[in-house]
Amino acid sequence: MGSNLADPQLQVTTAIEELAQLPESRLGGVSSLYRSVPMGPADQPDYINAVARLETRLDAHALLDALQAIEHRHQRVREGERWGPRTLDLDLLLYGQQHIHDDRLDVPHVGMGERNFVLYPLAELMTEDMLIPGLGSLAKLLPDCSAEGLEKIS
Ligand code: A4P
Ligand code: MG
Repeated sequence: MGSNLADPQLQVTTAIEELAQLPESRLGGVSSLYRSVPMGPADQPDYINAVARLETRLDAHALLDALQAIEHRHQRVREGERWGPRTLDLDLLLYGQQHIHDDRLDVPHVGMGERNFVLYPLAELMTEDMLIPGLGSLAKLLPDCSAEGLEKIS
């Protein structure tokens, strides 16, 4: 989860409540919230990021539909520059150990192996020896990923 507009902390905490309400799903865990400097254009506010684990019977595409419906409820507007500011971004980082690559989904999420605002919150929910398909273990990825610009806030 990521947000850097319109009370980002509230956007993320509300999104967590909405994830907990998804059909055929159970919220299995939520990381701390982190403040992070923007990746991409620097002239935008800092982000609030967090990672959640969902146990779900929804398939990956139905889950993406549900995540996009939540983004939509948060007045997410898709326009402007790449990696520009947004009220709420819900990305599907992992779906079990599956690789999914089609016109709607790339899972594992592209770039997640290098993003501190993904890996550090994710590490709160995974055991260090759990594998990210195609990337290996978090224990291997974390030492190469600087925590600079990342601050745990709750
Ligand atoms: N899509 C493909 N794979 C996935 C997936 N695994 N999860 C497709 C979610 N969506 C996926 O998404 C565009 C399309 O990606 C969707 O329609 C879906 O079919 P989007 O949310 O409209 O676009 P986006 O998020 O702006 O694009 P992109 O390139 O995915 O951006 P990122 O990687 O999400 O980065 N800095 C900090 N500090 N923290 C952040 O959270 N986030 C971004 C956005 C930039 N800078 C940031 C942060
Ligand atoms: Mg996105």
